[in-house]
Amino acid sequence: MKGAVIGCGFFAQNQLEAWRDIEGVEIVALCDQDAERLNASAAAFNVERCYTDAAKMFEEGGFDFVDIATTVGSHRALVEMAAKAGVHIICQKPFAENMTDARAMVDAAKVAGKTLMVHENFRWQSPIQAALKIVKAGTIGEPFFGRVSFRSGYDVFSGQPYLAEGKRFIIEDLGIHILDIARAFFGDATRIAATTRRINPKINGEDVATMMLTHENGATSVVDCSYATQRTPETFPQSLLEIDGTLGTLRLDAGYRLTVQADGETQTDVSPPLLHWAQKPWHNIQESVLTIQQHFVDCINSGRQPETSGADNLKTLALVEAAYLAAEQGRTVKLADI
Ligand code: NAD
Ligand code: 89V
Repeated sequence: MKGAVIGCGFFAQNQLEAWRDIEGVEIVALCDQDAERLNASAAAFNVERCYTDAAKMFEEGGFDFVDIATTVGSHRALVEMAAKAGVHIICQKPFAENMTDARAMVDAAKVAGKTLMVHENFRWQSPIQAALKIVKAGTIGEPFFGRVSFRSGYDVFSGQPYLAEGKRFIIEDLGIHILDIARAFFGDATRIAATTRRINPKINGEDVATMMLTHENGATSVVDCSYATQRTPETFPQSLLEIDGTLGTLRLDAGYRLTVQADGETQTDVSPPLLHWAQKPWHNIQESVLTIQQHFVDCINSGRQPETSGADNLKTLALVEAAYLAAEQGRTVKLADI
């Protein structure tokens, strides 16, 4: 399978490393508007075909899929270009700037008959997968309450300066992952309430968000995110879990400690492996990049839809939009209205 990558910035380096580890895949073309970044990645990953213009790259073709690793403002145009060129597509999160764009992107891939997956990788982290396996097996019975929590004081702005600039910050960039984890455990939501705060005066958007979701199955979940939390141990980039079920409880605590209490207690260390190209503390995220990209390849080879397909991600994106609306208007928002 031959692929092309658009965007050779901060995070794409992980995607390029992961592609190198996936059997049967070769990245044959790279594109970035910034020639310096383009050339650095081409040299590091030994890719000959380089483009500063995505349209030209699609025109010349010669690949089966494209991996779009640019920031959100370019996603719709690039996904539509890729669909028109008839290739399978992976697009980074946030998938789109608004629901209209997101729906148009899903339609474009559908019309082209091509697979569209959103690189929504947090649910693919191995500690989260370990917890999902236990909950799906029914070990703690029917979950009726959950808390998915991400609280940190880690400086994300040095690697990703654009995160300090936008009017929106934590729900759009990070909360989107945590809301998606809540969907993976408790299914789709019908309503959401939210509050937001900005603590760091040097950024434009909100860096604290607390959200409460009502799920279709009657479960309630609290999704809380903060980049203004100074604490020890610093848990970046761990998502912590607390789930109550009708037969017991599950907790994923700091340090990747998974505790299940249901007819006795088990404690397991579910630390993610440190891949040969990864660095702590990012190794948790980096491993999930490999897992989600392998999932994309497996889905194409077997004709399945990816778990985090474009169509599926519309529901995560709707939660983001609804959370901002709920916080702004101080009310509970129905997802059906988004
Ligand atoms: P970045 O700014 O470092 O890199 C983006 C690159 O895309 C830049 O080099 C830019 O020149 C290039 N680019 C932008 N528009 C282009 C276009 N139309 N054609 C060609 N090149 C173009 O950004 P980043 O930090 O690497 O983030 C990229 C995306 O990855 C964002 O959407 C971000 O939210 C996401 N991200 C995801 C995770 C995750 O765990 N899933 C982690 C970090 C970032
Ligand atoms: O995963 C992400 O989307 C990153 C970070 C972990 C820093 O929020 O932007």
